[in-house]
Amino acid sequence: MKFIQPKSENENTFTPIFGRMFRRSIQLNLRLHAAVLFTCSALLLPHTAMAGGDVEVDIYELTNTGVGGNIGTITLTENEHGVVFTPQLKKLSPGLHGFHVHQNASCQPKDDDGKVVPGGAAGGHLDTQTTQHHGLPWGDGHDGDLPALFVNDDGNANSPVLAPRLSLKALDKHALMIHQNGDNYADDPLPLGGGGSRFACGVIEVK
Ligand SMILES: [Cu+2]
Ligand SMILES: [Zn+2]
Repeated sequence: MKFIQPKSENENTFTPIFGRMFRRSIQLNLRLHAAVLFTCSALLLPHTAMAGGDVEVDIYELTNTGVGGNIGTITLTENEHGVVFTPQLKKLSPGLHGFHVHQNASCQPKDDDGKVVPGGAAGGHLDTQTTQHHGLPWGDGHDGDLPALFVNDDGNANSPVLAPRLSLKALDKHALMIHQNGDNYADDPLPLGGGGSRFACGVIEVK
């Protein structure tokens, strides 16, 4: 019996020490995981914000001599449904504005029988199939016919629109045009949806 050592006090002190160390290592692990998670989300965030292949188009007010001030951007994103146009625009008049892809990569004015047309050098609506009629964005007319842009009471346009028949590739080296008035997606009673004068424009360059 002499050789049997009584439970030393050490055992009693060891356990809490190991316990503490174990707890500390768990805490360290949790902290490490948190750090890794944070780094991962920090890395993911900018990627989500600028998803691969998006195209940003700077939009400018049109004048008789060229382009005026920048009024924001429109971001083009292709997905399985077509191309989404996400505007971040200001200084527009509230309501709906005709919105189209025009043929030429220019926002310059054009002389039309002695009358200066702001944005006239952009030409007519993109019409690769030579349909020669203005119609619905999901219809059988110009491929450049997009859903009209909605501008809120503060003069901002932030609502995305979808063009189901387009791809980013088809949009390269053309112009985005925003008109003064709305769009009824027909040539009647007014031609080209009744959008009237060209108000703002941007040239699309797909890299
Ligand atoms: Cu137009
Ligand atoms: Zn059209």
